[in-house]
Amino acid sequence: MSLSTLHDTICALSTPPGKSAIAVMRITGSDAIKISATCISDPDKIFTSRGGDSIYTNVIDENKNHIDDVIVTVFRAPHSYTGEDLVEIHTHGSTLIIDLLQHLLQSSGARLAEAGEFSRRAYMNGKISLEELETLALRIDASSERSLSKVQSFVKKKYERLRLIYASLIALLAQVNAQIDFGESDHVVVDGLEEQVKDLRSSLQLYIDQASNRSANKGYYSIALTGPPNVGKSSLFNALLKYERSIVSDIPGTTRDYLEAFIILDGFRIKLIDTAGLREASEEIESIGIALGKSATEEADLTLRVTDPEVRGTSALQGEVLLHNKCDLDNCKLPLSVSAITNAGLDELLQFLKVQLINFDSQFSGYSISDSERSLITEVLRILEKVMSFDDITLLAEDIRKASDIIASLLGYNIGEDSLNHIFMKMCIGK
Ligand SMILES: Nc1nc2c(ncn2[C@@H]2O[C@H](COP(=O)(O)OP(=O)(O)OP(=O)(O)O)[C@@H](O)[C@H]2O)c(=O)[nH]1
Ligand SMILES: [Mg+2]
Repeated sequence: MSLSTLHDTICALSTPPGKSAIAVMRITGSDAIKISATCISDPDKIFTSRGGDSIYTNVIDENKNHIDDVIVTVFRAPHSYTGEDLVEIHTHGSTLIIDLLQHLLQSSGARLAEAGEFSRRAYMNGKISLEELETLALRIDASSERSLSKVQSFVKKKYERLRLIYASLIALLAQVNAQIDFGESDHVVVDGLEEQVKDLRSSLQLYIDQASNRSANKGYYSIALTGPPNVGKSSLFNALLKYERSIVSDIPGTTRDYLEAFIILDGFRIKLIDTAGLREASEEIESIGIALGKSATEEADLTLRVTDPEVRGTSALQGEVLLHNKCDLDNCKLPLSVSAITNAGLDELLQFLKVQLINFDSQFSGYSISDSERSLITEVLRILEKVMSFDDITLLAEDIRKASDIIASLLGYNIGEDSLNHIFMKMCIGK
């Protein structure tokens, strides 16, 4: 993204697309107020707004046709999310209304925002730090109330560690530069160099070892139901959802595709997956369905292999847990015995799932890092391994500077254009 485009006035829907009670269109940039005023029935109200108040008005098209009743809020620079003049137009959540409004704004000179552009402007204008941005992103992605409440402290811990590493690198660099400026030899004679580099390397190693992978944080945990046909997977899926989502019948092979639905269990967001019964499929469509179900199961955080009286002896594969259904028929007393018909054992099943989810969640008990952050830290570790063999003090200074620049970019200091693009392009449009 070039510097000139950073000064355009941009607009984007900031709420999810589709039908909803309300939707919020955001416009930011030096012409945000002027452009918004072109599609408002009483523009004076927003021209004279001192900012922060809610203005009840209408969106109208070029021919003054009424499009929607809206609430407009003006935020005057620098008192806005982006630090620029920013206008929020709260419309009714109709795709047509949003499209029309967007079209009007674009014909008056606004450009559709790129992914993460609002946050990028907020960052560039000093309104938000990388640390705050990360906290915000994790809050939106939190998969449980527990992780939601901990997000801030996780991110704080992560950045505190990085700041300490950075401070040690800068202190070391100062020592090395002092030898260049005042020392009598070109050879490396820095006091305690080996010790300091060793400490830095172990701090960096600890930093990556204790971090979980951010890509693993999907915003939910997935639980799949698998097993032979007719054991009651779909019946259990419906019982857990508390509504009839999946077709149930006594014909084996009823579920042909896999189905997904979300439930909230004790503050945990769960994606439940119902799959096609596993058997030698007699025709192509069924075998495609079975294969799709298998890959969904492989990606699930937990797989429940369902049995019924006919297949009670089944053993679970690695990573799976046996769930014995239709216990009303054989009075099965094995652990996790349930009946999707009478609901017997369902409370115990939910209790068991909760324990599993708490375990999953504790794996996210620390901060997380992305793949690119991990590879940058690995690069710093590599540099610090190399410097130990240097005899030339200027080469040593150069590499320590390189290492500290990398850590600085992770902290958001002197961050380059490429790194910024990388961070913000991963966000969604409107954020
Ligand atoms: N008695 C009894 N019958 C059940 C129970 N759960 C399911 N059934 C019956 O078992 C039959 C199969 O149920 P489904 O839920 O369709 O089984 P499924 O595992 O999804 O089957 P496929 O989709 O073919 O793989 C239906 O007739 C259900 O009513 C249960 O707990 N007890
Ligand atoms: Mg089924």
